[in-house]
Amino acid sequence: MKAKSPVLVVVPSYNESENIGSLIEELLATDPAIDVLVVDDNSPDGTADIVEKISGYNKRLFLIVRKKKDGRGGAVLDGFRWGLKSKKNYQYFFEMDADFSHKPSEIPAFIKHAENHDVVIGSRYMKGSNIIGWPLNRKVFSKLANIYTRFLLRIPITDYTNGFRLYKRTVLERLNFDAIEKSGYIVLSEIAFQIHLIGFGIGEIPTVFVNRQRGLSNLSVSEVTSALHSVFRLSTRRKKIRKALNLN
Ligand SMILES: Nc1nc2c(ncn2[C@@H]2O[C@H](COP(=O)(O)OP(=O)(O)OP(=O)(O)O)[C@@H](O)[C@H]2O)c(=O)[nH]1
Ligand SMILES: [Mg+2]
Repeated sequence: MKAKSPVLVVVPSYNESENIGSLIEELLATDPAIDVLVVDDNSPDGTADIVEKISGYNKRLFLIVRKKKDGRGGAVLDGFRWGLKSKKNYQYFFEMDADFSHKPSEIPAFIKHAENHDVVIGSRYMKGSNIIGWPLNRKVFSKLANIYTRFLLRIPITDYTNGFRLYKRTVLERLNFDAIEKSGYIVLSEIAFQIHLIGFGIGEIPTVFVNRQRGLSNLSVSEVTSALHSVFRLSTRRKKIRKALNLN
């Protein structure tokens, strides 16, 4: 389904020069309501130069370059802040990866699902979902990380860690970005936790996740262990977060 109001797709990027150009092209062709904002952390491979060049002749493409690598989650939040302030009055906000793990062709299904939900999450763990190209150990780890997170946070979703999501404007306006502690992948759980505590309706649709074909992985072992610790910490902050959201 095509969107009836303006859409901003926020794409965090770090060393995605092999992917970013074709991703932008596909996104813009998906729906004329879509604008794209790339938030790049000064990638040494020149990702931002590619985006800048295209934005020179395409008015639906925007770029934020941050000084140094500072995590996927924080980059997305900076993108949302920018989008909320924009005169374009975006009504739908997406976040998705730059490496084609998330397919632009699935965006219309998210928009359709948003007719009945405030947030739509692309889940790799539903009937009809698939994960293509991951080794078994990564599949098992991701599944366990999701079970662990669900046990601690109790949000009724099947996929906490996939960064392919749609948020309605009203949702982002209600969140407290300043109460988000971290800046890495855990921000996905922090946002989901806030959304759940406020009581927004969360919907999930099955997604086909494709492991990156080009470019190098940004995920390090230390990031994984710190993410597990951060989920635990997040679960202990429930009261504080409720307060930051003005909930009783
Ligand atoms: N701006 C910014 N983007 C980042 C950072 N780390 C990762 N990204 C981007 O966030 C998205 C997800 O990162 P990935 O490296 O694909 O993480 P992953 O999917 O868990 O792991 P691989 O695909 O195996 O590398 C991609 O678009 C990255 O370019 C960061 O520190 N800053
Ligand atoms: Mg990836």
